[in-house]
Amino acid sequence: MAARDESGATEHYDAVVIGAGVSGMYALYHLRGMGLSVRVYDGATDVGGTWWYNRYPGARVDGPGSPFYCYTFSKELMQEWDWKETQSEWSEVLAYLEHVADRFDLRRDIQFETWVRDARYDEATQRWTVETDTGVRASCRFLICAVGALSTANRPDIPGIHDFAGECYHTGRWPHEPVSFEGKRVAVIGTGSSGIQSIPEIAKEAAHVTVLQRTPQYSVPAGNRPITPEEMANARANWESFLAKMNANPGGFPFDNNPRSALDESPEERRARYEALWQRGGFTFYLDGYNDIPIHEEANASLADFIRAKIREVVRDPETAEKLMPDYFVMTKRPILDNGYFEAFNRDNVTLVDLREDPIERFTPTSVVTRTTGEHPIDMLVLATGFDAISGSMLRLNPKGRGGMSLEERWQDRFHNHLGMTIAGFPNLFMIHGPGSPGVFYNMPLGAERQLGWIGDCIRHLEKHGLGTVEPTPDSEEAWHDELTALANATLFPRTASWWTGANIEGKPRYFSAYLGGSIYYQRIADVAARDYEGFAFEPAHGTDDTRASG
Ligand code: N01
Repeated sequence: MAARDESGATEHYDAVVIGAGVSGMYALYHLRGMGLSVRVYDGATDVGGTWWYNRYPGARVDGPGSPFYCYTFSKELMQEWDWKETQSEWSEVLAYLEHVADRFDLRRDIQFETWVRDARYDEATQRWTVETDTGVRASCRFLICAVGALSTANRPDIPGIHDFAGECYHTGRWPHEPVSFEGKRVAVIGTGSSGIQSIPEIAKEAAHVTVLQRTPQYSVPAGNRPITPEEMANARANWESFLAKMNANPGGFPFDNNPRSALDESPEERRARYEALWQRGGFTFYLDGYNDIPIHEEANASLADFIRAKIREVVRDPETAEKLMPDYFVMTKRPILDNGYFEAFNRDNVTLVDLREDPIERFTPTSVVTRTTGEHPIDMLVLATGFDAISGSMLRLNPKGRGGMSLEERWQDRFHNHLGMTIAGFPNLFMIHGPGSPGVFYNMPLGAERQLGWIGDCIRHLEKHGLGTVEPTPDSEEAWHDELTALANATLFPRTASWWTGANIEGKPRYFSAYLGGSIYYQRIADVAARDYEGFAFEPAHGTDDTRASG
């Protein structure tokens, strides 16, 4: 049980978790199971995180998908949940997460509609204090930041945008009330996953859609289809073997990626392979291609050329097709799956504006004005402009560590961290899917479980040895950065401006901040633990904490 201080103003817990999305929910389950008192805060009205917010038309899992985008900690949970489609719609994932919250009685320890606006470490008590916008204040030994790698919306600051008088929605903050596009002229800014998923859906209903595209994108058919009862039965019957494969696979999914190089096959063989994968669709298009596509320029070009030819084939107007032609290394921006994106440009009610040759100049209350084609009257603006990804939500929280140092100060030049979970000067603070972790390059529910397994063990280590705090040394942060950079530099990823490299946010440190080692990461963190947390510094417990683990 949590303890309250005498005034009732501060609640005391062993752990506070910020965020009740996929990671925060599991953090609660796991730490509570260890006997810790845990409180979760989330600004939303219910669980789900990303899936609670991203309910724009067409929003679906756009990774390898169901039934393996799920928690693995409970075999019973796997046995009782029926996934309907390979690329589950947001509502299905949300229903699953609500079921998890019910089944494991999570909500009793979650305070919704409560935004954490500050978190400060106190060296004397070795505790964190979090302040919320509802006036609730909580103190804790362990601060778990499950704030989401893609949750801080990026809203472009375009002259006049605030004067636009029509409806305006960000895909990542989509309203919970129905949005009607009927008879409306809609402009969509952004052609990442969210824009590409939503544009065909909006076009079905709207009077007109103007797509404002800055960077043309590669995208492949999602290949979404119902999951058959036989497939579900097979996943259940062979769950342990699927799980073993997931844990061993670089991306956390139970697939055998093609180990061959594109350069080992003839152009005809390559085309035949790409064509077969295109016909099947889905994320495995990217994974089953060849192993050196993200690494080798020539291999990369073979796939890029194939997709460009497909776009020319699908889009009837050659001028529009040319504007849609991507020119970066394929897969070096987050690969995209679509349900009829390029086909949407064959509709009479969809127009493409290439912002590279015809940039937005300003908004008026009733239109968007671009340099060459001038005024486009609109009733609605959809911002599919993405997120201040990976590090943005940690910086928005901006915790204050030792000596009152803010994360903003600590992360001025780059996102210093060790193992993608811990930060020097911020004792007992743990990030899930933070910079330096595989995060968005890994099956995120499974990744959260594996990181939290490590964090739980680390907390047990403190308890066992009477230690008060754990934090990495600056040297271990440097070494981790070097390791991460070496992995990234062996690929083409850092050579493209993407949200992976922070290039979508002005002034953000520009470097590839995810750990690309895939499942090697989990071996690395296990090795660190096995070597008594090599690279970490500990302080003995001060012994003045009468609110210590009570569970
Ligand atoms: O965001 P993005 P997203 N003027 O950053 C453009 C995950 N996801 O929300 O490429 C004009 O990819 C920007 O242009 P550019 C998934 O991992 C998951 O689409 O920077 N344009 C780009 O086209 C995904 O990758 C799911 O030149 C501007 C677009 O806006 C990630 O979230 C569903 C602009 C932003 O694309 C982010 O995807 C959807 C400006 N000022 C997404 N600023 C599911 O699994 C930005 N752009 C359900």
